[in-house]
Amino acid sequence: MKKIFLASLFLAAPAYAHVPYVEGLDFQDDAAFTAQPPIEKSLALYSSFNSPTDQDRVVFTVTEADFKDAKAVVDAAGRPGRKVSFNTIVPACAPYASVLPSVALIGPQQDGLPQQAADAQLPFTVAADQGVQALSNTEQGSVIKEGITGTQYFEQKKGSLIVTRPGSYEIVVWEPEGRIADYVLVVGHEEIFGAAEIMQSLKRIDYLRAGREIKDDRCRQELKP
Ligand SMILES: [Ca+2]
Repeated sequence: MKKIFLASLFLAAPAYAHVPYVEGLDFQDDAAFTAQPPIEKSLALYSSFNSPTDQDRVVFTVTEADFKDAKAVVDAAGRPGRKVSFNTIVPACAPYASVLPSVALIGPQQDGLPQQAADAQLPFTVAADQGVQALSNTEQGSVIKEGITGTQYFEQKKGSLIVTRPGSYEIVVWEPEGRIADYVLVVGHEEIFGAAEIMQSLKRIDYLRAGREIKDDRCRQELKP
């Protein structure tokens, strides 16, 4: 019996591309989510814009040793670095059709993370020694279907950067028009599933299949009739 259970765990895992974490259950709205290394590991942070000014944050650290790791890559100038990727998806229902999250990566200043421009329309100020790359979505993306949960999403722009300086980094997500809605921040691009990741996926799968992370009743009923 135990063998069958374990086998089914490992069969289920690879199909689920991202390790899911849910705002309000696995992390709180007012606290940053700490992404554990490696930063390439793909995570899906099921989150919400709870208020018009809500900003959700993911923090992670890159060390000198990370640039000598097997996952190290080189940037266009030949410098060793680590690839950071991020994008948002929004439940593809009529009430959320206009929801267009913005995402920014903030960290030690480097070519890909220049100093905040004077005219940058960001809802926060970046420290003088920090740099920022912001991704804004001006039109709604196409609809994709997430295989395991069966939920349809609008897929937004994808951002990535090879970071080449050690230090603390932060990904910030907000809705420029202050729309209240649910969204998913996807971080990372490699499917890495050890026992802890499989257990986390199993812990949330029923919740996500039922669409319980979608707070707007009309949206949930449209996607999960
Ligand atoms: Ca939030």
